[in-house]
Amino acid sequence: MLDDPRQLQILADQIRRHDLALIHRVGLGHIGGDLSVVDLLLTLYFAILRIDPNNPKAPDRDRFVLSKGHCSGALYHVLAERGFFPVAELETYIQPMSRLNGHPANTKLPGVEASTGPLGHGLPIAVGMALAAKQTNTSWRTFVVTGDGELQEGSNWEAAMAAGHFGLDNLTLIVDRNRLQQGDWTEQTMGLDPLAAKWEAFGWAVREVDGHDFAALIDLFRSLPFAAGKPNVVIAHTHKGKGVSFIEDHPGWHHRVPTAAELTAAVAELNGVPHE
Ligand SMILES: Cc1ncc(C[n+]2csc(CCOP(=O)(O)OP(=O)(O)O)c2C)c(N)n1
Ligand SMILES: [Mg+2]
Repeated sequence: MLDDPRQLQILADQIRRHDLALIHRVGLGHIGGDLSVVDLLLTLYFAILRIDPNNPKAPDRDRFVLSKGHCSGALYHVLAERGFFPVAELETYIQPMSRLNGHPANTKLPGVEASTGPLGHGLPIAVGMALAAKQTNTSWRTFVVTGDGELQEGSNWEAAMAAGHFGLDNLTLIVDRNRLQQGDWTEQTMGLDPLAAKWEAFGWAVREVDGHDFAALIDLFRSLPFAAGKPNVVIAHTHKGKGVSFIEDHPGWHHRVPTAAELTAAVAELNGVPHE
């Protein structure tokens, strides 16, 4: 079963190990944010999204946008494991002529619905997608993941206002609420709290969840839409660097590259059993 939480946990740890090794070898990447978001991506791609990797442009597919495009490493692993392209191609990450750019390019790689990287654009794009589905009376849904620091970009709030105005209950935003951005805590840089109240004020239906609990995430996404006529937002409480004790919740690991010794220590902690 693709959506068994225990199998997803084993796959998540396998991806974490391989992503750490890849970033160590390439010398580039955003390991903190990758480890934060991978459980959200696995849940969506393996249990929730109505997609067919063999027909990635099917008109009635659900759309997914990774707005925090710096976490391409996590997205590429999940797309490959789900069958959008060969797992072996992961080894080309950020190499010259690769389809796996540092930030996802939708003209290159099957399954990438929007090119992202400049923060603050994924939600506006997703609002346009969801509005298009409404206007054409089609039933596919749109999902988008943003970072939390990313919400400091003003474009998000214009999109939030539009989604509320147009009643886009076919749109789901997941905020990767790891409380860290580049180099510091969000609340030290430009505070977001009370975050749920902000979305409610813009007319969204809000839920909060542990963003590393596969069973809870699956249950929650299966209950969509949360309220008729309202866009949905899931504030997923996560840990940047999740799964590796010396990376987890450490501001210095936004885009630090693990040394050989750190890689060995990190991999030893990721043994495929549920984390406490
Ligand atoms: C418009 C824009 N400004 C700055 C950056 C550089 N940048 C990349 S990631 C990042 C921090 C993002 O923090 P957050 O959204 O919280 O993501 P996460 O914690 O999940 O890595 C910044 C400032 C960017 N990609 N785009
Ligand atoms: Mg963050």
